[in-house]
Order: sequence, then structure tokens, then C-alpha cells
Amino acid sequence: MKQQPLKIGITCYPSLGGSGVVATELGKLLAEQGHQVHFIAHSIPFRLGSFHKNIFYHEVEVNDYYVFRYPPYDLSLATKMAQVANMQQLDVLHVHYAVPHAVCAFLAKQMVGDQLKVVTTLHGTDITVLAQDESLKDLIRLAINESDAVTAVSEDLIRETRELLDITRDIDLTYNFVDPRVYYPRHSESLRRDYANPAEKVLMHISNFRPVKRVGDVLDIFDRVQRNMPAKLLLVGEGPELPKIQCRIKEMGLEDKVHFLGKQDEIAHVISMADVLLLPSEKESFGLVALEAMACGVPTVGSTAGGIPELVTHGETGFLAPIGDTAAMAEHVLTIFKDAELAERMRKACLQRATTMFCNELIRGKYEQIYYRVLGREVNELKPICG
Ligand code: GMT
Repeated sequence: MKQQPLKIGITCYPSLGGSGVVATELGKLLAEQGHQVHFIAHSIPFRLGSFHKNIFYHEVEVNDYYVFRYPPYDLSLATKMAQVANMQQLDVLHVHYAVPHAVCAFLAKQMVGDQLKVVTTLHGTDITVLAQDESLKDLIRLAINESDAVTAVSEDLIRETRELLDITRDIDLTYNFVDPRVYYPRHSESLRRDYANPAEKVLMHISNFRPVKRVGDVLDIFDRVQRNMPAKLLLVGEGPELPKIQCRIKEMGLEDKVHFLGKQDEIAHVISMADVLLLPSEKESFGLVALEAMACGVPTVGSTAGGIPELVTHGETGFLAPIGDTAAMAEHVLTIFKDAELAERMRKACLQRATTMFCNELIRGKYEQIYYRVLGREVNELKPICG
């Protein structure tokens, strides 16, 4: 039975982070299915790109009245959500990240009425960092308990949410996903020649250079590897730790072996240059970048933090070690580099796993099921459509 298209509002952080990427890509997929998607945010989501049929953008304008020491973005967002829900007759408001988005959705629902169903997706730091803050904890718990459905991007995040916030309600698992039309192995040989000669292996790290990413460990792993075989390290992205990392590279005498690529849009082309991706994070509810690498046939060597073990199968699509064990991670990288057959097996396993377990159509279907469920409508069975 063909299900009726829905009107879906989506709020996310439009300008940064994996949560914004997942929310925007999901919106695009839903629009392709014929649903009407309304993004409600302070700016156009950076991944939205050119014109898309069925996608609309509603900008939140913040009232900067002179009595306000801090302009109240959250209140303006809640009001805008309610206005769009009423004007567009939204069926579902899907918010990504608990603070402030789930809280604003709760307020919007008070204004609109119970016919507006709220779905909240937890992405990681909204729980693992912010829910530890006593000034936010009760608010986050309220927003989660009052949502019509809650999803989280890994089993580990579901467990942490329950533990940290003492929550007993159902939480659906909705893994991050990749679009196989965008993420597949690219011929990056000529690009790679700009950074490494054919005899050198390429290690890559991509992140927002925040302390939880442990970029210092990336350097340590690389240093141990390059003492054993010719290698280069490509660092992609930027963030608060970058200046410290640049100094450390000088101190370690690695300037000639490390290249900074800054922020990049064409991530599939960039990742395809790598032989291994490094992700030694301290916290990582899922690790979208490791999935992007996997879809390009690149194995990840990283930590066992958070949801990474649900994504990277140790020994099959990469190797994992305890947080901070850079010696073990370097050994794992060398194991891959010294065994061409293992590297090829891992490449194939990565492609297979990315296109079956984490395919965009599969996860999109899962979100749609959740929408129809909260609306009390009949739900089609999910068919395995990927891989
Ligand atoms: O990794 C970050 O610091 C950005 C952060 C975000 O809020 O966008 O990413 C979180 O959400 C991503 C999408 O669900 C996950 O893939 C990341 O693992 C998660 N980051 C952390 O848990 C630190």
C-alpha cells in the first residue's frame, strides 16, 4: 500500500557538525520520496545545495530588543516552529539535537496542540556532554520524555541516555547513513600525488579539532607508523585545537610529513586518497566520518569509544583499541599496511558493510516508519532495499 506523503518540519544546526549533515541529507531523501520538507533554522543548511523540489526553508529571525542582554534565539525558534506548523499544517516536527531544538519543539507543541507530533533525534554530545550539566539536565529529560518519539544514532547512545538521565521510555535506534550516489571510491591518484609519492602510505584524520577528537593521539599514532615505513598524514577540517596541533607537529619535527587541507566539501574525493582513517576519539556516539570512509573503501583505525564499535567491525572493516592506546592503534595501522591481502579484504568488507547496514534508503525508511507510527497510521514493512 502506498503511504500518504507527509508534511515534515526539520530543525538542526544548519552550519556545522554531523548532526546537521544527517538532518539535511534525510530531508533531501524524504523530499525525493514526495514528502514536503520544511527546514526551520537560523540559516540555510550548508549541505542543502541547489534547488530541491518539495523542500522549503523558513528562517528564524531573532528579536534583538534593547532589554535583552542575550537575544532569545530559542524563543524565536519555538515561535517559528509553531507558526510554520500551523501555516503548513505540518504532520511531524523532527528535531535534531536535544538543546535547544527538542526543548523548542516541546514549546511549539504547547502552542499548536497535540496534533503536531514531535520526533527528537539524539546525536551524541547533546547527551554525553550537555546532559552532565546540572543546569540543563532536567530540561533535556523533559524534552526527551515529552517527545512523541525519540531516536538515537547508536545503541551506546541509547544506553548513555538512559543512564545519565534516568530515562525509561522507548528510544529507537537510527544509525547514521551515507548516500551511495555520493560516497563511493573515487579515482584520487592525481590528487594524492600532490601530497604523497606512490611508495608512501596515506593516513587521514577528519574532524572539528575539538578536545574529544584527541588529535594529539592522531599525531602520536602517525609518528609511530612513519618510523616504520614511509607515510604521510593529511589533516582535514579545523577547530579550536588546531593551533596547538600545529605547534606539536613542529616540536615532533613532522612538518614535512603532515599536510593541512582545511575544511573540505568534496569529502568522498578527499577520503579516497587515504589508506587508513584515524579516529581515536574520547567520545563518539557514532562517527559519521568513519562511515563516509567505509563507503569509499577506506578502513578506520580508532578507539572503542561510544558507538564506534557498532560501526567499525574490529578485524574486518578496521581495527579498534582502548581510548588513548596509541601504540596499539599504530600497530594496527602497520598490520594493514604490511599485508596487501588484508588491506584488499578490508576494502571490500568496508564497501559491503556501508552499502548494506548504513545505506540511506534503509535508514530513511526507518525514520518514515517512526513518523507514521507516531501519527497512528498504518506502517508498511521495511524491505531490504540496499546493497
Ligand atoms: O562530532 C562532533 O563533534 C559533531 C557532532 C554533532 O553534533 O554534529 O557529531 C555527533 O553527531 C554525529 C551525527 O549523528 C555523530 O556521527 C558523531 O559521532 C557525534 N559526535 C560525538 O558524539 C562527539
